[in-house]
Amino acid sequence: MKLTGAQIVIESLIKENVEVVFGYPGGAIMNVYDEIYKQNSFKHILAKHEQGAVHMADGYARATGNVGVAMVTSGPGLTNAVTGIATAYTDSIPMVIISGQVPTTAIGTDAFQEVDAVGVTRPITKHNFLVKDVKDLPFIMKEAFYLAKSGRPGPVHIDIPKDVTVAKTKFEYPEKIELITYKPTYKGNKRAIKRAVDAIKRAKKPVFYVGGGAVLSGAYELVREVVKLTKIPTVETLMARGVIRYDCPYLLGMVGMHGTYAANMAMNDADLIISLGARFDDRVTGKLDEFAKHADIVHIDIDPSQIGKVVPTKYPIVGDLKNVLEDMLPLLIEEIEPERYEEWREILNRYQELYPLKYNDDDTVIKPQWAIQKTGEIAPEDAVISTDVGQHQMWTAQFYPFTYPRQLLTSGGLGTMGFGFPAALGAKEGVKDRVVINFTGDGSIMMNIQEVLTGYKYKLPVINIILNNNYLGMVRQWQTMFYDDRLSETDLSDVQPDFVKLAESMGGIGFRVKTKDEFEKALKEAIESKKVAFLDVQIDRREDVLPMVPPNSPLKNMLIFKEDK
Ligand SMILES: Cc1ncc(C[n+]2csc(CCOP(=O)(O)OP(=O)(O)O)c2C)c(N)n1
Repeated sequence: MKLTGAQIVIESLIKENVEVVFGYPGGAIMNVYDEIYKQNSFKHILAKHEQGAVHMADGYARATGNVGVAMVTSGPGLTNAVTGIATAYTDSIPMVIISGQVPTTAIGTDAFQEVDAVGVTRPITKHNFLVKDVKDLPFIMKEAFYLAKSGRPGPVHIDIPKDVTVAKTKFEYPEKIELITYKPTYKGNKRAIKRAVDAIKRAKKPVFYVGGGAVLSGAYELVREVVKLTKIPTVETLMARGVIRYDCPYLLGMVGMHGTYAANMAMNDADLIISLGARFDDRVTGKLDEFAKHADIVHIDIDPSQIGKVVPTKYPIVGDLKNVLEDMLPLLIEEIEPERYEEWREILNRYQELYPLKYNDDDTVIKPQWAIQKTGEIAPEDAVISTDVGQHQMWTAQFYPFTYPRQLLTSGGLGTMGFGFPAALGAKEGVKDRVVINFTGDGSIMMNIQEVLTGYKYKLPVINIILNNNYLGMVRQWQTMFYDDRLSETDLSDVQPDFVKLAESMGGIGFRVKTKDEFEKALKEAIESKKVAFLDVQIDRREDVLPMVPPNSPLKNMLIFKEDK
């Protein structure tokens, strides 16, 4: 039987076991939406803005590990989706984004709502397709899902002209896919693994440096086992928070610009850094010339182009982290004596005792760090936490007691304000009954606030804790520290909406919170309410995120707490 292109899109999504599509219709994609109307196999969630839809698909993917699917129309639909696609790309999130396009005959004529979609998304996707012939569509759909989730994951974009959605062809969905030029290496080279284990055995000051790849490859149990077994001090990137439980004695905390003193000194003083799915981002390395001067590098990554990209690597291992660790574990059990690193652990523990993460708590004004810790006490252990971008994001990464990978959803690579709330809605759709909380700022929440309506319509009760300092806080902090306190365009005190009324006007529930008691009460009520909630928490306006490695400084020059100087 022959199907139209629009029907093929739907049938392919069903074949891929897609549960939910997040999207927004328009002219060029209408035929596909007409088929969505006729089916009952998957759900469609209508966002209020394409950026929201793509972040929802992204949050769903991050929380569940499934491929997130978003659908938009041509032109402005696609350009509105760009920030969401780029956000997913920099954090290697598996997604398929389908856009409508003007008919093939009109492409290149500046037709109504035409934009060169594949041109726009080329640098921000793992791969993209313009479907010129309906006959190619089944294979392209299959290939898109395969590319999105295999190897190093990432977003894949399919642009479908309107006439292709009308044209018919025989529908045969490929069972398997063979791509000659794309064959990710899943198994690490045995000899390279042996050499790395030997290097670990010889090292006096090794550090495990755990990144987002440990989450994406599903390797977390093995990472935990390897750390427990070797007792090697371990640091996590922002994207890896939760891979190691927060209370593990070998975890030194987050590394990098707002990492702990102990984690950064571990990297600075190490003689061997073993990168487990991390990519040496500049927010981690600080000034590159000064980074890890005494260390050899073991770099395990599924993407060969990552290895040696930023730092010279003595022990490269290309492979899926899970497979590599499976091969490594028996060798480590045989060869490694954890007592060997005792002295090293003691030095780092001393750093931890001397310079722990801390803040000066106060009973007259809520400190953001207190609110985050309190949330960790009140929320169930399996709550999903998303963030926006700014100070609140860093405080969350520092102070929330993360217990599981995929528990923290945050825009790490691109740093996208406006990500947190829609991502939380998408996650809620995926994790169902688990509590989902978004820590946000008074700047960030405004960027996709319209999605309260989506939460209301689809019964996705996400709790937004607005850590409200009446500033674009992180920019204000940099202005204070590096621009002589010239607060250029960062004071939001005269441009605040009434967040309580705003939530209420869109079917949500709002709380104004000024005291610790009010905070606890409001959070408990919000969890009970099963509505999209805003807690407008008035926090200390001039609190800074510390410690901090100033931009382009060596890790060892980090600014610590004033009283510790
Ligand atoms: C889309 C976007 N625009 C601008 C920025 C630059 N930026 C980074 S942090 C920040 C301030 C965020 O303020 P807020 O959301 O209130 O959070 P706070 O830092 O106060 O916790 C800005 C403007 C960004 N990351 N993303």
